[in-house]
Amino acid sequence: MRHQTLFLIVLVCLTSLHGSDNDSNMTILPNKHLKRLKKLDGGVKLVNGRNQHEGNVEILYNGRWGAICDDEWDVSEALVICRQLGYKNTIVKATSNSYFAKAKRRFWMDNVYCTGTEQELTDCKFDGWGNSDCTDEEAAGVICQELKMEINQTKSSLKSLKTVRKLRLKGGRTTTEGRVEYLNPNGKWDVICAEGWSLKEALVVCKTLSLGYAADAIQTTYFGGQLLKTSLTGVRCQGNESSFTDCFHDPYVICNSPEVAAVSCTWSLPDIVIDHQELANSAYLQDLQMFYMQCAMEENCAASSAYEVQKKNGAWHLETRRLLKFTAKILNIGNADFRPSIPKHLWEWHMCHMHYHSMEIFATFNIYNFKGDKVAEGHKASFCLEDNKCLHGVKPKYACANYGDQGISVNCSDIYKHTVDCQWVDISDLQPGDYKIQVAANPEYKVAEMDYTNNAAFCDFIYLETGGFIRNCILKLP
Ligand SMILES: *[C@@H]1O[C@H](CO)[C@@H](O)[C@H](O)[C@H]1NC(C)=O
Ligand SMILES: *[C@@H]1O[C@H](CO)[C@@H](O)[C@H](O)[C@H]1NC(C)=O
Ligand SMILES: *[C@@H]1O[C@H](CO)[C@@H](O)[C@H](O)[C@H]1NC(C)=O
Ligand SMILES: *[C@@H]1O[C@H](CO)[C@@H](O)[C@H](O)[C@H]1NC(C)=O
Ligand SMILES: *[C@@H]1O[C@H](CO)[C@@H](O)[C@H](O)[C@H]1NC(C)=O
Ligand SMILES: [Ca+2]
Repeated sequence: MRHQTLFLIVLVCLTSLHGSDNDSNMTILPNKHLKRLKKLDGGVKLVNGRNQHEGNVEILYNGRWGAICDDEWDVSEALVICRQLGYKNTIVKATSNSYFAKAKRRFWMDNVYCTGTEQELTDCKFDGWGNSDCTDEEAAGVICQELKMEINQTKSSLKSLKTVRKLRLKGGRTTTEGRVEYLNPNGKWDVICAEGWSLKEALVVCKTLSLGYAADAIQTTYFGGQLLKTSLTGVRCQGNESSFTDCFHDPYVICNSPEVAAVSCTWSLPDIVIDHQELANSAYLQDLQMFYMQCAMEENCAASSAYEVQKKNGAWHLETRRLLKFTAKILNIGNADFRPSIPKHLWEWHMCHMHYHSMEIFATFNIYNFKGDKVAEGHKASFCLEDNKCLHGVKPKYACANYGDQGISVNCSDIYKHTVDCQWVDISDLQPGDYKIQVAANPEYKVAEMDYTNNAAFCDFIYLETGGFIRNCILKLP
């Protein structure tokens, strides 16, 4: 009602320019002027913060800035504000009680309710413009923290490989394998120290040579090659570079190995990808009695504080833990089957869950706070890689029952339903707030794939008193 009344007043002002207005703070502007300002209505800014990433929120309405009351103000609203201000990779915090300063302007909004997915604050529900009974001690604010996680990856000591002019493979039995040689700035062919050589570096080498993808990253003397003082050491690729010259090396790594870096390239590999929609749609919170978590605890799925409770409290099995549960659906979009990294005869039998582990870590679930610190984690040993669901016309091949072969066929998905034990993160130690969650498959690059940039789903995890949500996922490197 109030919304309509105010709207009417504005309309009167607009059309007649001499309607009486009881709000002493509202000046009547010429028609043209107001129209232009109205276009900016809904714009937000942060004031009184210690830096530009934080502050009380002010919103523009009819050309005037106003405060927002903190009733109902939480992380969902803060998320919308930070999004509206153009932040992408951030963690947000909601502040209340005029955290940054007393409100200096009238309150334009009160009881704002967002789901967290809105593009702008005006897309959320609220009581109507100017309808508020709040005092200047109740201003709502936000902190839009830049996520600091990625910073580590580019250490300043790393040197570019832009000087590498050419690559070739030598000493292999076929043209698609061999030791990796590069043409150094002196015009000489040189080899690469094998230390730290992984599928990530090998993949970029195969790509650069247009030989497909890396089936294997080999540390060997088998393909010949003589390490020199000038040989590259500490070569590091992230796995998403299109050319070897986009990778880096750490010149301070000393080569302690007689082995040189070698690769085997192929066009035929699996490529698993996380279904992030399934992840977001399936997520929910559950409080579970520790009595039902005994197997999970044996497999190290609970947070460390759960083990302390177990140690200290005689009636520990009556205690509850809060779990973030979700379904991980992993599809193979490559052109070869995804097979476990450990051969069948070495699979470990796990008594408690009565299943085999065919890969030590098949998936990891990490939750990060706004500083980029990992605050909770889970993991999934691949006790059962199988074809749970296949695209139309594809026959499932892998099934775990009866010591069956494990794997994920091309165009089939392995689905870890949210009901499966250990398919969760123990978040009992977290305070409600805004977090990031990363769910990654094959996170240690143990199994060769065509592409690793789709192996991790990186999403907002919004933890409210009333429930938990996973949203806004992107796919990235683990
Ligand atoms: C609004 O202003 C008019 C004239 O100034 C006054 O008669 C009326 O009582 C005011 N209404 C309110 C709700 O303050
Ligand atoms: C108008 O502004 C004054 C001073 O800025 C403030 O004290 C007063 O509360 C405002 N009135 C309204 C209705 O917002
Ligand atoms: C970042 O680097 C610091 C110090 O080198 C290390 O302690 C920390 O674990 C690293 N963080 C990540 C996310 O790799
Ligand atoms: C590779 O991934 C990193 C980290 O995820 C990202 O910062 C970088 O921009 C990516 N590079 C390319 C070429 O996509
Ligand atoms: C997998 O699906 C893709 C896209 O639907 C199709 O092009 C391809 O032929 C399929 N491959 C196999 C082995 O079924
Ligand atoms: Ca992949």
